[in-house]
Amino acid sequence: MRTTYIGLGSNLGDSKQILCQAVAKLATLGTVRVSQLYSTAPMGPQDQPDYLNAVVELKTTLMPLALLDALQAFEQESGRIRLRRWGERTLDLDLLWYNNQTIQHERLIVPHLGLLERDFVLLPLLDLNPNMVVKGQVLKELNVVQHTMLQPIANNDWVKQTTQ
Ligand code: PH2
Ligand code: MG
Ligand code: MG
Repeated sequence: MRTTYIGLGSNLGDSKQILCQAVAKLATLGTVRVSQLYSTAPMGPQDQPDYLNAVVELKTTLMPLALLDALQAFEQESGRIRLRRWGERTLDLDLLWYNNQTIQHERLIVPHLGLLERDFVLLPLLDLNPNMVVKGQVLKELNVVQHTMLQPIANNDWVKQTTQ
């Protein structure tokens, strides 16, 4: 089993429902644990709705590119709409981290390039793995983590609450 972390984002449609369905799909690939749920101001164009963001820990036997294929298929199945770069979308599934591997492939860079800069990725990651180290950086000690104003809007039972 490989431990992976997937970033989830949505700011179009019923985002909470869309993220819940994404978690259910990810659970078909292995064992999942879910972070708290965050409502976050958009990075990029400001004339778009706030996002819901979360991270899922997935323990899976899938190899990186097979996992990427699955994530892209799930994005399409959600009726993915992506209007512009950094812009609004129904579902974004980013492979953030794969079993402590470094991957440089034309389709996939791991760890994800934005990982160390974005509080809406770092905080949910830290929910799942408080002592995580990426590229030699202790995540909880990063400035962006120390200074963030982000607060979860739901604890890690948001998936159960929405699906039951
Ligand atoms: N994703 C983007 C662009 N901007 N902003 C927030 N807050 N959260 C996101 O997940 C996000 C974003 C494109 O993937
Ligand atoms: Mg993204
Ligand atoms: Mg993406």
